[in-house]
Amino acid sequence: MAIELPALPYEKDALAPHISAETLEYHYGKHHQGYVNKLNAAIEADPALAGRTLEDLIQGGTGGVYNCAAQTYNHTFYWNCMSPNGGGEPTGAVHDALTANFGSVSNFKEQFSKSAAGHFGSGWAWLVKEGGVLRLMDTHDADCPLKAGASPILTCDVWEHAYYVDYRNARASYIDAWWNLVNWDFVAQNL
Ligand code: MN3
Repeated sequence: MAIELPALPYEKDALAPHISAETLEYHYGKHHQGYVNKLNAAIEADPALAGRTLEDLIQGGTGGVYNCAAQTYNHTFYWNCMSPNGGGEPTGAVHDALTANFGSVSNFKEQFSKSAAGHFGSGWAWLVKEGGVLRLMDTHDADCPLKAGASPILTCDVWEHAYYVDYRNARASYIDAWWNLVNWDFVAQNL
């Protein structure tokens, strides 16, 4: 049973002008698809990996299998963290949880942006839940919070391939624009 690339939850041009169709063409169509293809090639080559869930391949996988499983999961999670109707301010349970854990929503946004912009090299900025507490995490390369036993709540991909077409080297500008897309309804589901 092969791992499938889930459909994007919106059209490729739906996140413009913040993230262009060209970026999604490559980021989803080439990078994300590439991780899925490599993972399936590894599964095909090793009968011990057959029939295992993506989460199980992340938890128990090592080396290239772990990297490709984590990148497959991370990207699907990232697409769901954005919506053409996203942005604005969170309300209800998300507002309350961010205020309880970070003092205020604006303080959370400021700390998350700082973590994402300051991450050295390729990786991911996350809001995670661990032991009932919300906290920031940044992971290097493919690394996924599930491996560390934390539950992902929100993520921003800070690999250059996520923003280089639209923002060149200006990662901070990409992060500023990304807030206009954040799908707070998805965040609420993850709490
Ligand atoms: Mn990426």
